[in-house]
Amino acid sequence: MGIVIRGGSVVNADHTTRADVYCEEDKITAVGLDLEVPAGTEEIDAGGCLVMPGGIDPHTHMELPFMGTRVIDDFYTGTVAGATGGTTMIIDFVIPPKGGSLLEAVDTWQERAAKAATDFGFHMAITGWDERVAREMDEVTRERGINSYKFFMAYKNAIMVSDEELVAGFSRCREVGAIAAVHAEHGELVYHLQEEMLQRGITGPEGHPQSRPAAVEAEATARAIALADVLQVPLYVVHIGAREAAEAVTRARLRGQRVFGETLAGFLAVDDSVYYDQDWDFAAGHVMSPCFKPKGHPEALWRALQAGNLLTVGTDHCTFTKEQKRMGLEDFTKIPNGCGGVEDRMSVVWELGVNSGRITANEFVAVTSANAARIFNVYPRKGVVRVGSDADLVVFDAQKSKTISARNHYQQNDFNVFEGLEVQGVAVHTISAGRHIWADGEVRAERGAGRFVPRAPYGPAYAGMDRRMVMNAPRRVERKG
Ligand code: URQ
Ligand code: ZN
Ligand code: ZN
Repeated sequence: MGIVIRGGSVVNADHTTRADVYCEEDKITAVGLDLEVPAGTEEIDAGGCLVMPGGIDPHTHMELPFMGTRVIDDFYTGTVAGATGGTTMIIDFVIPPKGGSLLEAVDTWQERAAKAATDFGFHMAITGWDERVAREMDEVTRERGINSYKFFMAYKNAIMVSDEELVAGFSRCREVGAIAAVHAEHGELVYHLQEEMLQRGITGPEGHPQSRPAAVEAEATARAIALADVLQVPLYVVHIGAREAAEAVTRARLRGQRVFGETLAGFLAVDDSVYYDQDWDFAAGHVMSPCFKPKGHPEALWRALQAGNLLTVGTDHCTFTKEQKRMGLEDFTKIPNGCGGVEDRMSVVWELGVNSGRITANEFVAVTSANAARIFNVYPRKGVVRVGSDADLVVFDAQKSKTISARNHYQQNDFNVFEGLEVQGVAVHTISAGRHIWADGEVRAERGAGRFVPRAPYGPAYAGMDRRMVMNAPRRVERKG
């Protein structure tokens, strides 16, 4: 039985038009006015609403074992929460243990993600370097549908990699046709500042931002950009929170370098004053890395987004309960790092971006869906409402309001960084691969219905890049005598 969405305005990244949308199985099969559909077709009234490509969150960590505990949202609860907010695909991170096998880690994440309610993809994290990692990257890219590799420049004594490993890993990304991604913070400096905080007796959450000033993000971002430029590999900088990091990306793009910047819905809405709140749980609930930055940085991130210098808005969804966060009650460096966002991302970006006049509805689709699909090589399967694309759609009511709260959100944590934020613009219907899984307040998601979306290596535009190396340079030999 098909689904027809009637009476809405279809909003893609490049244009808006009044049209009905008809889906059969998992594909969009017709887009047009007053569509004729077979009897028995499910009709969704989108009158007065927008019909947009389902959101793609390029940065999540469902059920990740991390810092001695485990993310409370699993692939089912996390994708259901996302679907209630209009997100129909997540790209999660396979994070092997240091020295572990990439291929074994992929198998582990595939098992975990089998319960997902919407489609998903994977980035691969590089947490160490050896001959096996280099060898397995070829198979992970060619055979396992993963074309992006995240290198952690932070988390010393855990998953942080050295410059030597960055250089080797970036080079390998170019060889296998993959994009390099970085968690760009200067891990040694962060560690040094953390130790300094603790020695001074600063053990509360306020020690977190003071050990991660914007400079630690700016330096690492600029360093990663320089390495990627010399090694001729495209670069995706994840979770940019600092103005200076966004500026580094902007400068690189002005030079024509293939650098893509991601920011987070949280970084666009929240500043570092949260860490100085008297309520420990509230302050600790915002501990994530990079951290929320001082006033002024969120506006700078918006300007970079408006200018097209930052291209995607993710969430870094990595939820922990207050109880879990209290593991760091005596020492802020032990507070599990991570916050939520997969549920509220679309409404938050609509409220603060479109309703404020910062970005248009088309640009909203670009930064919440289409750009991620393009960068990670799944466009136009994903990221656009058009015939032949996946039937991943959100019926978005730009007139409907809600107040975000942990009291009624679908995420499993008992905390929400957007607590109390009133947003106008909510997902009222979500279609995932042709299944109507969110119906105006009713969850109809099926556990395990989500599919892995393989992402092919890049074409010659990326992987075929030849390093500008001079070979057999003509040289003069002075002949003696
Ligand atoms: O660094 C990340 O992206 C992961 C480990 C989630 N934690 C976080 O605080 N962002
Ligand atoms: Zn990270
Ligand atoms: Zn992350």
